[in-house]
Amino acid sequence: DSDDITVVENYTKTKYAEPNPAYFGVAEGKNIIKIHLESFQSFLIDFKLHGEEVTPFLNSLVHDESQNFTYFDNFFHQTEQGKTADAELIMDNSLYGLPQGSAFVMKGDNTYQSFPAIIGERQGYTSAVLHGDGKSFWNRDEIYKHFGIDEFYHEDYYDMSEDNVINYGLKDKPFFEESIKYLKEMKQPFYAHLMTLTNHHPFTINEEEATLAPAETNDKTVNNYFQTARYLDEALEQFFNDLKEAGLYDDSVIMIYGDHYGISDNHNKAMEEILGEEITPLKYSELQRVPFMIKIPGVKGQGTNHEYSGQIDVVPTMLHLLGIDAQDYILMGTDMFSEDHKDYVPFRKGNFVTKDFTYLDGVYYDNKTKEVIEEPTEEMIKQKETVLHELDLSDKVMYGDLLRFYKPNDEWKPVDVNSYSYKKE
Ligand code: GP9
Ligand code: MN
Repeated sequence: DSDDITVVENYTKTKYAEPNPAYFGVAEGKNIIKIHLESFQSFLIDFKLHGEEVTPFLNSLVHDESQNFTYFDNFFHQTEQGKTADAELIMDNSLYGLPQGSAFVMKGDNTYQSFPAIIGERQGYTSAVLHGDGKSFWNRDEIYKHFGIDEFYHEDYYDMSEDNVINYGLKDKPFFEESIKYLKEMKQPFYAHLMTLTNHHPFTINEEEATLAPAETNDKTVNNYFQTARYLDEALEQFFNDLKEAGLYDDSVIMIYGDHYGISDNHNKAMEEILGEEITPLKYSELQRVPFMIKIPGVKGQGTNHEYSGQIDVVPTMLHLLGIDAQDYILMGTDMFSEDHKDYVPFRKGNFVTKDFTYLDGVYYDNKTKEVIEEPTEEMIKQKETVLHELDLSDKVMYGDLLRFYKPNDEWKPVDVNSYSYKKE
């Protein structure tokens, strides 16, 4: 009930990290273009297969200073069974997905105070999701209303002819190409979330479209992963060019992220061949890094930022970039640019990683030596308790639909779900 939300509020207010003045408000009024790299793990960055870079374009964003990107190389996905939908939920709400099942499906009718709704109310942003798949997949056409997402450009808006489609849906190149016209039509400032699809299990691609030879293990999934990742990299480069041509690049925030792993632990054997090392539990957990990259107009990129962070930290980070204090809202993460950012990253099952050590199923590991820590310090044990407490509070919000009882500030107006429709006119 409403007492429970007070307990949650006290927790998030205590965890809260004050904004870094050098970044607070720097992106106010700028369009935000958020690009989802399907199933993209960070080990692909700078990785060479047959002596060739797999993702030369993404690599150039990381290394070419003139691109002004900041790349967080210790950023982790925190998804569970909800996969893509968990990533969407976490990154727009700073709440965790459910321990079982997909929150998008099971909690699609909850009250949310999502990033698109907040920036719509506070700064007049319009919002859209663009994705070349059926609108009801993951219950998106319901829950997006609760997030306050104005437009949803789904498969009815794209040319889904046979040549354009593979695996789950629209190929990334035609997807990005066609998306430009919708971005041009949007009222500015906008928050647009473009979700790719081709780099999805089982990573199928036509031979004519593959520009990299597959890997040579006995595992077809692993072999093909590099080919679809290369295709995604090319699609992204083309999209950047199109954005520039449309005049939408220079003055926009560009945010790029990976949603979750592509290669599960069923493929450890082939991955050992690829990486030339044993996939221990610790190594597997290290492989749960996904990219987070951001370019802010007029702000110098940091190159690579090594802060430990996760998807849960994105909403407070973005709010502070827009000059909105995250403190008013129920958010489980903290601003990644803040001096006071809380650098532990919980995974859904209660495991977690910090910059010094990792906790996995009852065992603490030293990140540097990779050894088991036989006698964890009190501080380590306390950290584990905090993680479990945080997950539990997030579950209370989700299962109890507790945001019904929370008013962020005097101006807050709850999202009116009846005012949204995603039917193509
Ligand atoms: C489907 C796409 C894939 O629309 O988002 O979802 P995933 O299987 O990665 O959760
Ligand atoms: Mn996905």
